[in-house]
Amino acid sequence: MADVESVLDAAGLQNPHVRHYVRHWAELTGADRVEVVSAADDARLIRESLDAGEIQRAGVGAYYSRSYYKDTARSEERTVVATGNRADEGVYNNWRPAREMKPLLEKRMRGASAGKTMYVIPYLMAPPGSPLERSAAGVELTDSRTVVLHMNRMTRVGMEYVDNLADPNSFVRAVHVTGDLENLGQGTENDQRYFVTVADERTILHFGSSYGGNALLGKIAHGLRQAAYDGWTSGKFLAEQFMLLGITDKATGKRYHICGGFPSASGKTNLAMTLAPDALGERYHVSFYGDDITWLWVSPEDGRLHGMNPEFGAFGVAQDTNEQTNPTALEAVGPGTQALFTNVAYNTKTHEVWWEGRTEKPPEDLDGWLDWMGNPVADRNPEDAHEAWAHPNSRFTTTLANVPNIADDFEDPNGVPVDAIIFGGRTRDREPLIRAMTDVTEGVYDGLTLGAEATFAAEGVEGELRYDPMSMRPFMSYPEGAYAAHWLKIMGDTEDKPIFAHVNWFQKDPDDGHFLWPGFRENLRALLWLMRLKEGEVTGVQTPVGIIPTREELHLDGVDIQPEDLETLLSIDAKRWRQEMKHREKHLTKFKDLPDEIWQAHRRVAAAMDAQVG
Ligand code: GTP
Ligand code: SPV
Ligand code: MN
Repeated sequence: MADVESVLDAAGLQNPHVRHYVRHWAELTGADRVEVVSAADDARLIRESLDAGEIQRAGVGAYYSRSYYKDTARSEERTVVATGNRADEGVYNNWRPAREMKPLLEKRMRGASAGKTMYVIPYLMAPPGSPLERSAAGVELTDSRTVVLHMNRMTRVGMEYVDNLADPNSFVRAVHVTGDLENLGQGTENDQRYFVTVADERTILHFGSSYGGNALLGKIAHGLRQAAYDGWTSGKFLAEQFMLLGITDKATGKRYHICGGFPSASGKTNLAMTLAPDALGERYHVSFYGDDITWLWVSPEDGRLHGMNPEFGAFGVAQDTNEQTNPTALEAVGPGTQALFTNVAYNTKTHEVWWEGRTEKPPEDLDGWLDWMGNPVADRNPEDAHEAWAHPNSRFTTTLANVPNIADDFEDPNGVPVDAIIFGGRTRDREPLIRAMTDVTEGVYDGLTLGAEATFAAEGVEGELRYDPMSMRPFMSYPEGAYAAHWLKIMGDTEDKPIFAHVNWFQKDPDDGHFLWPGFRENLRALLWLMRLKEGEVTGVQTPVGIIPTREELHLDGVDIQPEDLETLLSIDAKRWRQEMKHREKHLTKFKDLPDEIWQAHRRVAAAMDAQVG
């Protein structure tokens, strides 16, 4: 083992706590070498990765890589939140005692980086100068160079972020060891992987993957699980799986900010990067702030709820990204952006990439095309011809600044004031296009009962939801009752409170399955109605689950929609809702110490629905 001290000296890394941490894990993992990296090293690391065959060129200034075929997504079963206090156990956080998990992870990681370089990545999950900076500093140790390339795009990387900390010991310790991917028994009874956040020690230990949030530890492990726990214990902030966007009304000069949570793969990236529909582009401009994580706190300056995207890049779903659905995302991964593609299809001769929904049909000339597993598409047996070329969770990684409609103030350390918080899942019936709640308790209640469709009952009537509170189910780090109470406290402290809304772009015709709402860029129309409602310019119609727009209030010029579809999108099926209220009751009962206000909101809605049915 080379002399760690001399590497750290040469890098100029001073913080004694960071030095101790690096030394400890270098010894434990048995890495051959240690290297401290910063954003400025990216071009060199790209060259080294190309030379080593870890990445390939995808046109000019963009790159492609494949992860191991059994390592292509998060694994919720293998993800654990550990602390020293059993009271931290919730329904979704998969809590385990820290004293059990730490030795287990140390055992798996011991010697597991032999022969490899351990990269030291000092990072900051916030714009510098943010009031939440204390919670934002971290140092990831990883034995994968590809992970370094991703971290360089997803977070701010550099020694300056950990060498001048007010409390030099206040950085998150984030250790990533890839492991022997071919021998980890992924998905079997003998699964060796573990993704653990030791939340009360601010230590993240991830073993057995090199993909996405499993390996880029700034993102969901720190940015969501750890940060949510820190936000709760400090009483100061929320960390949520939310997108964040701005809408500027060019006629009045007003800018609104909306954040909100949709479960994974339900449209956050698409909404956040959206452009105004052509018919409205003259009047409104949409700006992009973030597509996956928002930290929220009450600003001492104006008393309002402020939101900030702690990330520096986007790790977006590739599937169905095209010129119509998300033109800004395509530009953000174009030539010269230094974007990385993972697990899409790749052409070894032309260096093009492709994924399902990129174009209507796959490229006709199969010459040179590899599918996401690296197998030539031209060699497929006829019975496999219909198999997808790209993995459904294949993604692109690019910095926020590459997104053409990035907000001019996206790095403002004070974040932006939030006017509205929206929730939305994939729901094929029952949920209208939009319903607004002006009461914050009802808004928090709505977030807690958010769900996405998982399975359909055999008869096809009863859509069973997989509940996903605030879209945080996979990232929940402390008990749901305390989570609800913390939300109510932060909202209670807020002046000029945000309006809440539930949106649904995914209602379907039960007979032919077509989407009732055109979606994508047209979604802005629902948000514009919400802003007008907040401004008192429209009144909508009150229902037991909030205010829904009238047809006239929704500006629908230029939208291609059937009148009967619109009718369904703007109505409440009280009978169907009564079934849902029963499911919700069961869901909420699982949460210990759920605040009374939430139960009261639930009972109010249930009683009002009963009254409607009569
Ligand atoms: P994570 O990064 O996993 O947290 O996901 P996300 O919420 O950012 O999801 P994303 O925006 O990548 O969307 C996932 C899928 O939803 C894509 O296949 C989109 O094409 C589809 N989608 C997004 N918006 C709409 C919409 O308005 N209507 C319809 N029908 N589909 C949509
Ligand atoms: C998600 O799954 O919600 C993501 C991707 O945003 S990952 O970072 O891999 O969790
Ligand atoms: Mn996500």
